[in-house]
Amino acid sequence: MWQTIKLKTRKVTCFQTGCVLFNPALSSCRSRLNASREVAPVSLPNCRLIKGIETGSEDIDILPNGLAFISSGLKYPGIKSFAPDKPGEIFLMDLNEDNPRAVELRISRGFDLASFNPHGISTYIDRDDTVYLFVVNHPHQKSTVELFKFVEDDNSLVHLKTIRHDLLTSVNDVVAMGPDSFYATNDHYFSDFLLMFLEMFLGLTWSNVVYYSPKEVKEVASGFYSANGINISPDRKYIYIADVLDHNVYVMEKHANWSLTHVKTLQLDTLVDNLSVDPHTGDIWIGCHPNGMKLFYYDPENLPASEVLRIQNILSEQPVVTRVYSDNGSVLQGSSVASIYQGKLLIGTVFHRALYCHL
Ligand SMILES: [Ca+2]
Ligand SMILES: [Ca+2]
Repeated sequence: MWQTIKLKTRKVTCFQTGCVLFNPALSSCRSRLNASREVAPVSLPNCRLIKGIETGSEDIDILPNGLAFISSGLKYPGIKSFAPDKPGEIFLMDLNEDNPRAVELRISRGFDLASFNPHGISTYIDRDDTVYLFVVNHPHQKSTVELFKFVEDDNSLVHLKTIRHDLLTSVNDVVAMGPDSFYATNDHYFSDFLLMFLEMFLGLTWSNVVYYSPKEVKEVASGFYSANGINISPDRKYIYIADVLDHNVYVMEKHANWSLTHVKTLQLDTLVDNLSVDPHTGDIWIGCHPNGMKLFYYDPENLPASEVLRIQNILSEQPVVTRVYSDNGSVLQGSSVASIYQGKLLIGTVFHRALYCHL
């Protein structure tokens, strides 16, 4: 008579008759999670798992010179972690090498490494060639954005500042606009775990996108079920936003005052996580979750799958969507990002491993 939904260590129980009242919400929640979707595999011939990355590679950002930053070790409410007590890390991979390895970047003293819980990342190259790395961090279940300077000579990150703001409540990803400014997605309105769950279950569209600079912070887009990945077109005119629970990608025009206006929405049949943009072609590469139920309710007997989509010509009348890779979880579980550099593809995951492929 009792239905039990087990949420990590907490349990939400409801009497079955009571649940009948929630049936419409339950059924639309199931459809937002794409709960009945199974994927047909699409294999790539030249792929290998990356040694040393075992506990996630949620986001990947590749510099124009082929250096890839990988955020690893995310602990996110309700989502599996293979090392819940281990702090997160940032790895670097040089994709120009024949056989690139992932190297953990050292982080400068004065930064609280023990609570480092990195999520979305974004790089910015300044006029003087300084490389800044913005990292969404969740120390003690909070949201901050950490700003680092990358020092290539000794594979290190120098921590410059921690950015906190009342509008940065539940940050998922950022895209850098300058050395200290960015757009950020809040994937939920609430930051408390149970309220986040309710927000998703009830299908509230209270998630938003915020512009941050030291001078001005403001909401620039709203009405998302759950805004997740965010990135920018190569001409820097358009911002792309993934709504993971609405299975679509928004194209927004960016204006001089940093406001955004809606241009179009591309509907897909998968939970879209992080967005990467090929700087040469403008193609959007997306790490996707074909079935969100398997991601949120981890079952080793029924693993979360992986799927990579490429979108060509998103601004045209007929964008081309290609399923480049798909796996039922036997190789790669819970893909969240796919990023490209000169025929090499990196596929990252929320809490599992990472794949390196030659296309
Ligand atoms: Ca990102
Ligand atoms: Ca994400």
